[in-house]
Amino acid sequence: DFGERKGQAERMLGLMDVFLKNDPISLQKDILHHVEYTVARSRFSFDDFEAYQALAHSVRDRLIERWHDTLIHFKKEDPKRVYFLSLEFLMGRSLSNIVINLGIRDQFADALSQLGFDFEVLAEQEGDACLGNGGLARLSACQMDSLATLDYPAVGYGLRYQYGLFRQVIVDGFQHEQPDYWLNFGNPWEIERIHITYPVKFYGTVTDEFLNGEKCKVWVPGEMVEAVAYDNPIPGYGTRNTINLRLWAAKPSDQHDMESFNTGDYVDAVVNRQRAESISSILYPDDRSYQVALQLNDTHPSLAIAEVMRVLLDEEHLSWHRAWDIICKIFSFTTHTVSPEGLEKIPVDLLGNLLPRHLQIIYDINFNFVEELKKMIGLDYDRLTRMSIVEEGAVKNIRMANLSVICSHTVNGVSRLHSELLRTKLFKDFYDLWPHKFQYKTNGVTQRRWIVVSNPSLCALISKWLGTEAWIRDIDLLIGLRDYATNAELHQEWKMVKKVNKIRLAEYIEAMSGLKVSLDAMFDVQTKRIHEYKRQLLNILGIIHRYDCIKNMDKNDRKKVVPRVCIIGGKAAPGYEIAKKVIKLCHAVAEKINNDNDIGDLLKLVFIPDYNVSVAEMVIPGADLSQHLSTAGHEASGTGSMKFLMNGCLLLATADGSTIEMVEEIGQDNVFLFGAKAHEVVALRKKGPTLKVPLQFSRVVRMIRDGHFGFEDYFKSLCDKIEGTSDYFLLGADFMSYLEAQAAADKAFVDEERWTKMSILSAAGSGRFSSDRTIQEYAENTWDIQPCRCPF
Ligand code: Z15
Repeated sequence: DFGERKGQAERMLGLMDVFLKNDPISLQKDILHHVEYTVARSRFSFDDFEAYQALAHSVRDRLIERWHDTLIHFKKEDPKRVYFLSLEFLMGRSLSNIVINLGIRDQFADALSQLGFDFEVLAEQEGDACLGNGGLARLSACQMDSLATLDYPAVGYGLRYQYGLFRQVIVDGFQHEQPDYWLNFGNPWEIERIHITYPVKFYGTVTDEFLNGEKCKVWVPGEMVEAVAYDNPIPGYGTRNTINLRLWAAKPSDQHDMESFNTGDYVDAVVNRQRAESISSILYPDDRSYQVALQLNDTHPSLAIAEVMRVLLDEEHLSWHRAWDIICKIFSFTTHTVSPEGLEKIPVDLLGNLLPRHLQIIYDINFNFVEELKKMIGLDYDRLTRMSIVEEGAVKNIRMANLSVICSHTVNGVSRLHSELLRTKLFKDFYDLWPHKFQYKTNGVTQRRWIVVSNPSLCALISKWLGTEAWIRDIDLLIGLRDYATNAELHQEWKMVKKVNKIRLAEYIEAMSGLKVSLDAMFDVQTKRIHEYKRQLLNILGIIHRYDCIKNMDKNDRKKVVPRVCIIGGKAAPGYEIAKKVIKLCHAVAEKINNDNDIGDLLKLVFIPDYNVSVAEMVIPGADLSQHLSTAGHEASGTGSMKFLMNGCLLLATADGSTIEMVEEIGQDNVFLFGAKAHEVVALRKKGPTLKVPLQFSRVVRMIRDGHFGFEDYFKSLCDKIEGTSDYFLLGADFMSYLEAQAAADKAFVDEERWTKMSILSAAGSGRFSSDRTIQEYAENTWDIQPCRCPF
């Protein structure tokens, strides 16, 4: 319909050549307009939050212009598009990111200061959009930014949860979860599309019917829910392109359970209608859920396969052959896990009840697959059983990973090591059958969020030394910093930037906990979801060891100790007992150390509560050292490390996930590596009880057991988990190597010049870990799509 309206559109353009202007007066008029008419406060009296709202609406107007233009441009050019399906998007705050990508941050900041407001202060009024758990969810957000920036015709699809990830509150050192009412204060970044709705059917029965003499399946659902679209425009940087992230909310449909209304049970019927909304009401707070049942609406959207198949068969009336052909061409699958328990399964009974037609289709897919497989590999029943989509047993399950591999043309891992593990372990049977399907795309993060937005001083410094801002779109240029790795002037400026960021972090720590920390200390950070395999416990044991060593030192030796501020942060899944105990242990140890006057500034331990995107934006730039301690072979990729690296923070890490590739980029000398390698881990586990653990390790565990930090009964199960044969994640085996790496970090830190050089080289070598590179590889090797750039 754009063609038909063209005449009209041209007339409109004649009336106003540019819709919204960005000079200071226009911006101020716009902000005040929104204060008066959108926020409905007097333009003579409004507070910071109201100013933020008005500002956000002024930005939103500009965003919407570009978004419309992009959508029209895509429609006109009609390129092949990619639809990015994810159940989680961890967007964080939007304002700064949006104005920077639109290229109008400074204009807005100037306009605001003339009105007596500070842009940064207003930006902090915004709450985080936490529609996801951890790495996987933030990856989706970074990739949307890259898709928009690189002009790819992409659409993101997800769910608009009414409650985001729980807010973590610490009471007496224990984690408590509180609901995240993120929509209560309005959300200026979304556009409600009340007319874009789709019916979603549940339950009911499938019958055979005849249509035009042909047999077909008809699904008569028992319940209907309406999906309503909410669009979230995502602007690219240095381009007019602004793509769409469409999040769906569940609303009861008019036809939802009409029967109860008719039978007169009005109150019950209304209550029942509210059940419909519950589908998108809450994000399931488990980062990697092992037991799976469908109603939890788990991390994988692979049911979409059966749904597309259903639409093609039952609504478009395609033959099975044609529908299947389409499926095999359109789906590609990325997996983010290394453990077999991480693979999603859905009980057949549950699926058959909730989505009977989908189950039927999955069975049909499986039947065809197994028949084909028999022709290829013969009657190797063990292998047929392993590869089947249906898992037989006491409880019959659908293996969603097998479904995804079978129906996708490409299976991607998220790092080279991960892909290797997929090919040799997790999906070996499938790899032997279809080696061509298996690829990998090492993850990346967006430098727009993780340098430009969160570390403006570093951003300015990099641009100054590279003589250009082009690296913000073209990350490969970052390597140019290497030329100045020993330049004394850059060293001075580099240290200043780190100092500014450490001050910001120190102020936050003091405001939050009352603890004063020394800026001369090494800021040593481990922030990520709490998980046994990520080994926050190893970090805490190391801290106890350090504390114990300092206690036993004389005055002279103490002078040689490198002061440290150890910072730990992250949420534990509400039902994950061990992870919660780790949080409590961290607080118990912190209580002891921080109140020991004998220790002073030599060692401090801080737990930062409610770690989320905004907190990360403040913590990461202020870190000197960051720890990534996963037992080798367990972290599929890891993306936090990439953000730290970009910010010139040194890594202390195991050879796991993407870290291996990071070491290749920045050189072994610039990372503190430790621990068993992935291929050694299996052998170490086999040693079991004969495995020797160092005395130092037994000593610190004993300190916990003996009640040095109180709560010895509560911590007993934690200690039991890491001693003897039950030390699955090999804390004991890696302990000495860990302490050596820590000692190496101390040694490097006292040599300021060496440390600064390592820091510069870390940032300079981080270019490969931009999500721009990841997305470009996906576009070229998996999706086969081309950029489609909207004219300015
Ligand atoms: C999640 O955040 C990740 C994997 C999962 O299977 C689930 Cl359910 C959630 C993480 C990986 O643990 C991490 O190594 C990786 O960097 C990230 O996904 C993005 O690929």
